[in-house]
Amino acid sequence: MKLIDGKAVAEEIKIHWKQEVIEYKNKSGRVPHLAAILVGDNAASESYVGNKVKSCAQVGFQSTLIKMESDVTEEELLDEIEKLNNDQDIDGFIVQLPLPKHIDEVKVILAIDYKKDVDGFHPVNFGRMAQGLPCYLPATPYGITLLLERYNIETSGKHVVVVGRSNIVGTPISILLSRKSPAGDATVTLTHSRTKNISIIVSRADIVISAIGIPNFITEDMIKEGAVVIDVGINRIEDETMAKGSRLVGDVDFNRVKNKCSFITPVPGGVGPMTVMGLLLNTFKSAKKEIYS
Ligand code: L34
Repeated sequence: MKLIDGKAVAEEIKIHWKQEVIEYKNKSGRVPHLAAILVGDNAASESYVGNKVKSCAQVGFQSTLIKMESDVTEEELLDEIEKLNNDQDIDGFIVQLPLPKHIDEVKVILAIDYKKDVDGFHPVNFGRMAQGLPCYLPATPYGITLLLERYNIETSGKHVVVVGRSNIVGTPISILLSRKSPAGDATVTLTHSRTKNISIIVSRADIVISAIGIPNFITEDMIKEGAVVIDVGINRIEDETMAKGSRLVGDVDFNRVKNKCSFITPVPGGVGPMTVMGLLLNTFKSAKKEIYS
């Protein structure tokens, strides 16, 4: 088994980019600028957004964090989005999900100018991705393809089984990997809560991508000898032995599955840090007007 070290790959990318960001700065007289809206005080969201802000600083991007109270109205949030849409200095921005229940996520995503939608969640970017047109790829699927490429894991002709059909991960990664492209050309099966015989289907996969959010959902018996396992799950479970009283685990029974597969991503330190890299790459592309003019 070989560990897919997302944390190390993210560090490599950051070091590699420093120079490129300096060159961009010398040419344009500015640096790429990402903004993030964080609503409420969800500890996990604070940690993820914190990693995004920290990574921006590490590569020389500017970042702006906009915090809003959990009782903010939908209208106030939409006003803030409108401001960012019109702010010439912001290359791209995100609204960290999940949002409080009284706010309509669909409305929020639709309000973001697709040219600044560096999360790739707007239907324009999603539709363009599905058709293989230039677009901002959603950050997590983007990060996963970067990892597969970095470890020379061939996807062409391989059977990929995706577990979970969310708009953010499961659905877009299954489209991305089946496209006619590098890190594509796979045969993809998308499984979900209504899938029958899920263990049998997963056990036929050359590459398993789990994004279902259930600890230990993927067990050793479900993994074909030599398969590649990408664990997108990020679940916080109670653990008295930890200082915080909890720890992060993925969807995969890592300790057992690791003996059977050829490659595996750990949680933490696997896909998470690469999600942040996907976002930063999109922001850089936006600053350079690579996707939209
Ligand atoms: N709008 N909402 C929007 N965009 C996103 O791309 C996200 N996502 C998901 C949740 N909501 C979002 C993220 O940012 C998940 N996600 C995310 C980002 C970073 C990390 C995990 C999830 C990450 O950095 N994980 C670290 C550990 C972090 C910790 O210790 O809390 C890791 O090593 O996996």
